Amino acid sequence: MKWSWYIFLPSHTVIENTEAKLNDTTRDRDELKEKLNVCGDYSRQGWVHFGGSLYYISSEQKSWQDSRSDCQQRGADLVVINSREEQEFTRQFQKVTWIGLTDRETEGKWMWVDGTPLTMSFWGNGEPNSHDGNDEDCGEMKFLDNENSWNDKPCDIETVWICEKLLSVA
Ligand code: MMA
Ligand code: CA
Repeated sequence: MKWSWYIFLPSHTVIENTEAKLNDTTRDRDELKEKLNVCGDYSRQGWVHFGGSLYYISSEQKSWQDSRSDCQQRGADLVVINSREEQEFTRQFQKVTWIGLTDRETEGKWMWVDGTPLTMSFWGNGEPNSHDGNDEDCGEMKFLDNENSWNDKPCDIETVWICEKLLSVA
């Protein structure tokens, strides 16, 4: 009887494809590790996760603009409220806080800090009112017992603020 041994070697194309897939997987792993590190850093600084974002409530009080700058230095911006759920989440801090809403550019035209116009709103009763003819061009969370909790108030009043950092999905 005659015996033969066959060794099946993968073709060059198969080897190259496998190497390419390994490279992709290694890159994906490194990107995920980096994201995990970033999330860990934010979490240690007191940020909390909700929906697709991280949120930070300040311990200090600053003007609206300085609050915004602080958020930007943290790789974020003042909170932009896009849903009832996010409104409720923001309100449950039970603190009077700046939110990322202003009509500084054009009086009466309320804009979010991400450049989108205000569509869904949660103004308190009678707000915004530019109270007593004051320039109240910045938005805050104020009437904490009511879902409609927003107030317009002068931007230079020092207040606690909430930052939001959107997490990228990809
Ligand atoms: C404050 C101030 C205003 C707000 C009213 C609501 C007295 O002024 O926060 O912006 O509209 O309260 O009563
Ligand atoms: Ca007001």
